[in-house]
Amino acid sequence: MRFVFLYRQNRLRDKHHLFVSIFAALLAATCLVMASCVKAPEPVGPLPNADQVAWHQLETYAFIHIGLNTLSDMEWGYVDVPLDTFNPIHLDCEQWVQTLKECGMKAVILTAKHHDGFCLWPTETTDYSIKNTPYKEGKGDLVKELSEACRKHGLKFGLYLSPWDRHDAEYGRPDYVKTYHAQIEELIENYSPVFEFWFDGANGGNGWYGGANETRTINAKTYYNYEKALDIIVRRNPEAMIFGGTVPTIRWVGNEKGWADATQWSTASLSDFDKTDFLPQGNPKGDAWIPAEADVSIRPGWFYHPREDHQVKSIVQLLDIYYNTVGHNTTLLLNFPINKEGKIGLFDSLRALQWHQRIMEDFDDNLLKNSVVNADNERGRCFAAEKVNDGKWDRYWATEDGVKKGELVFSFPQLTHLNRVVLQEYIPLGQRVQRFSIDYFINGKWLPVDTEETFTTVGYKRIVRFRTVQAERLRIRFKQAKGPLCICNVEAYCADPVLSEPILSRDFNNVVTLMNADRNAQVFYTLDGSEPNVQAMRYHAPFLLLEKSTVKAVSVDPVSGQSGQVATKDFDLPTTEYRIVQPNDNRSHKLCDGNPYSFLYLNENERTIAFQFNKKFNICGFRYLSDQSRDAQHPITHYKVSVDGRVVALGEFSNIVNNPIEQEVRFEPVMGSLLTFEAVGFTRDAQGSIAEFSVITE
Ligand code: FUL
Repeated sequence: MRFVFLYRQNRLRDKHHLFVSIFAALLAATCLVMASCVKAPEPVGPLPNADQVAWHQLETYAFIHIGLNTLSDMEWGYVDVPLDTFNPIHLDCEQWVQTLKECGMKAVILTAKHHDGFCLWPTETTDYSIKNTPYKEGKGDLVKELSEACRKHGLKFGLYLSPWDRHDAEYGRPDYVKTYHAQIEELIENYSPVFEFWFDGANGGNGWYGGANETRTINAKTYYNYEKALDIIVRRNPEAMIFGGTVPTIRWVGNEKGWADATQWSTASLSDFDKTDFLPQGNPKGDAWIPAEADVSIRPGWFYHPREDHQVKSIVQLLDIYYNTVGHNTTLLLNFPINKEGKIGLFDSLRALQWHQRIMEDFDDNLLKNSVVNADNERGRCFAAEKVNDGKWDRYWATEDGVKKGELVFSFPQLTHLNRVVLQEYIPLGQRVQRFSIDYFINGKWLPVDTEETFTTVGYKRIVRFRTVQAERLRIRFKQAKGPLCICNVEAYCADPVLSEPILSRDFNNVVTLMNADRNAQVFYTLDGSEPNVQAMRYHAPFLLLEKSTVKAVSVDPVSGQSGQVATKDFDLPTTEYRIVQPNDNRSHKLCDGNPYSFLYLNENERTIAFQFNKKFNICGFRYLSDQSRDAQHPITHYKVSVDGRVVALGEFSNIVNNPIEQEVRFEPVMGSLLTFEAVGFTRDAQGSIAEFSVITE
């Protein structure tokens, strides 16, 4: 018994000794490692604060536009919309938030008040709010409902409060500014935390202004007292980003297209904001960290319009937006208009979901994970090259003091296909890289990757897309920087090509272009209406098409052999077969230039267009496309068509206002050489646009 006890005692003592020795050894090793750690590079200012760094890491988040405009079908409401029209009975903020979360959005910004002054929360500051609508019998509060749904599902919540208010009678005078600040106060007191606050810069001047119906101009720099607004916001939300106004912490990227320049500095000076030319790129010499945010809508408009149901952005457009914003060191604020029912529509949510899935697929297998990386310069082992692919964002490869260039070479265990490189700088120490290059090693040679991208800045994140290569090694050369390099992450991928339907168009000179979304896909086409496949003609460049013909085209992935959906386009008689005799000026080109955004207007004084053919044709119909640009609200609604002076068709383009897609009208074939199209009915403003028009013959 005693023996067992002693044995145990000894074992315990031994164990104790063992622990002590292991601990001592570990301590010594740690001390050794620490001792061998060179000091981190000095920061290269200006620097982001921790909140800005966290904001960069959101990468994608959503905008929500809803209000009276949703029901009046307007973008900038004019305050003449009755409050009792606002009653979206199926509105469900949880549906929005769950959808957005599924689409990879990390936060949501709500337009709590747009330019029309209608407030989505029951404010004390005006009667023009949700509390005086039938929605939930005046008990509704969209700011509360959305902020709670965000909290429940783990998304951050932000607010847009338009400074311009076309409803307030005092707008333009000091009293309105008091109201505006009181509105901010209410929002901040009742619905914080807020991760971002949006001061919209728009001010069109004219408004209802309590019935005054006039134009009021203000000096946006001084009128709104943004400094005071900022104080109110940060009191409860020191971490909030401020967009717009005179005291921003982030900046507009300069357009609403979802496009940021590849050269993208997160730095700028407040004095830069006197002009707008610096917005797309930032200012490398700026004295503050003011990074770019790109706002863009998933549809042409910010608010919902049924007429845009066919214009929800395609996966290809959305992918381009992602690569041109997030991939260009810019956060993406993607807008979802809420429809009249109070929901994010099916088209929009499906598209966004497919887009997000596609992004996840593009980046699902980091090819550098198992590669060996070497650098030509290292700042000791704590800042060694392998830090760029250890999966830890806050460990980075750094070069020695005074070394402002350097290269990383990744060796693959086997020959590897790749077409994407992701680079990240450790921005808490500033943005440094000014110029870099990417090349790959194959058959004993280094070759540059083939891309339209420029190799300038990196910043928080830079993604470079290029034509697929097979490589034994990958080399990133950082050629110029503001200080020693601090690169925390490098990844490489081989994304499948996007096999979208090619976009087919023919211009005024009868040149056909087959626009292919992805340079890594090949396009095959036929001219006789037969199904295209890899045996069909391969498209390399635009070609002349001097006859009427049905062109079909398909994108094919040369690696997997997979193909996308076939695109079909019926091209009618070429312009060599006719002259446009009315209008008889240079506007007529617009009718057959293949561009859906260039158009002419017909109106009550000029109602007709006329096509004179070189000889008689058996004419049996026409195709008409109205202007497809944003805010295009003027399609022609009723028409009369004559051939050689005889009326052959008279009718209505039904539902064209809500759905302005290409209209194809057929009639009994008639031999003739002059076709006249007359606009008989217009929508509002008594004018109607024609972007494209062609005549169908047998
Ligand atoms: C613009 C506004 O005028 C639009 O209506 C929209 O709200 C967009 C986000 O900002 O400047």
